[in-house]
Amino acid sequence: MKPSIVLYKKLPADLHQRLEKHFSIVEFEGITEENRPKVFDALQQAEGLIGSGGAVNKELLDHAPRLRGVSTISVGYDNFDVDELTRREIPLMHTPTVLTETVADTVMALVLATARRVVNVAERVKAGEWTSNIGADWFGVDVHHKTLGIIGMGRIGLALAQRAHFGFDMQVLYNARSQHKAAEERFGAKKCELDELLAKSDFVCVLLPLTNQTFHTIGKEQLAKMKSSAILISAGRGPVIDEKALIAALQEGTIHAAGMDVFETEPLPKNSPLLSLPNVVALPHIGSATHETRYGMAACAVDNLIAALTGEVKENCVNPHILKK
Ligand code: 8YV
Repeated sequence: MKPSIVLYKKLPADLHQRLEKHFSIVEFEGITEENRPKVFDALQQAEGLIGSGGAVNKELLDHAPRLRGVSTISVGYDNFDVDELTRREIPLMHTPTVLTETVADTVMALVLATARRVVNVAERVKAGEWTSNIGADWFGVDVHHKTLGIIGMGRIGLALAQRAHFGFDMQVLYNARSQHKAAEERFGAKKCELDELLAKSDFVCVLLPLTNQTFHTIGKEQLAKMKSSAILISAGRGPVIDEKALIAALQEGTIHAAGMDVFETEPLPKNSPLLSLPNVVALPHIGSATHETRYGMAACAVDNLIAALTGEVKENCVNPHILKK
């Protein structure tokens, strides 16, 4: 008999078939408050779990006594209780490499959209406001030759530094725990303290994952250290930025604008002040959302689960030390 797995995200047909060759699949559309009891029932027999979104916490794991491998279709895994998985010696797999370039493209899109006011002016054209030669009220600010600061220098940060350096002749600053020689040697990036990065950058790009240490890394105090002409880009996880403090900073002119792909609450609540601020470009968490990349992430996650359940894990494991036991 094939091992049972719980799949909680719709997969392309060929990837679904790839999983079916190895496993008997119980499928759900996400893990939600409503379907949690049904998911818990299915998990009683499940040896594998694969999907994205939803909280995979101790309560859920307590319903999954046979679980041997978990695979998330994402690079981020803040919705997983990794300590609890590790304690149970269950490997957690993620998709760290396939989405790098696409997310870096999205960050550049936010840089350009906010600086050049792309969304705002395009809306005005559609509203029929382009009736004569445009004046200064349609202008934005330059991107090229400016300074771009990266907070959280991982794979995506490196791909962003490459774009900024080669594509836009920008000076790249970064703040990270360790030195990134590749970023320095290939893209002229300069490592600096957070305060220096905030003070010098025209674009502050926050790419940090969400952990206990990164929660509200950017708050009132940090925003006050930015130039009043600076633009904040948020594309890691929403709670890394204190959204209330950011809204105040945008309203009061402490900073010039913000481009955001992630938020403290997603989907963004209808009454969020961010929706009515003219100096905000808000995207619906589309960082990796292209057909090619989302397919690549799903394929990677499928292969990760197969590897985890056949004991063949070679890469992409978040808690690999348990495998060496
Ligand atoms: C996905 C992401 O949008 O990979 C991540 O961590 O945030 C995004 O690429 C999300 O996980 C949904 O699949």
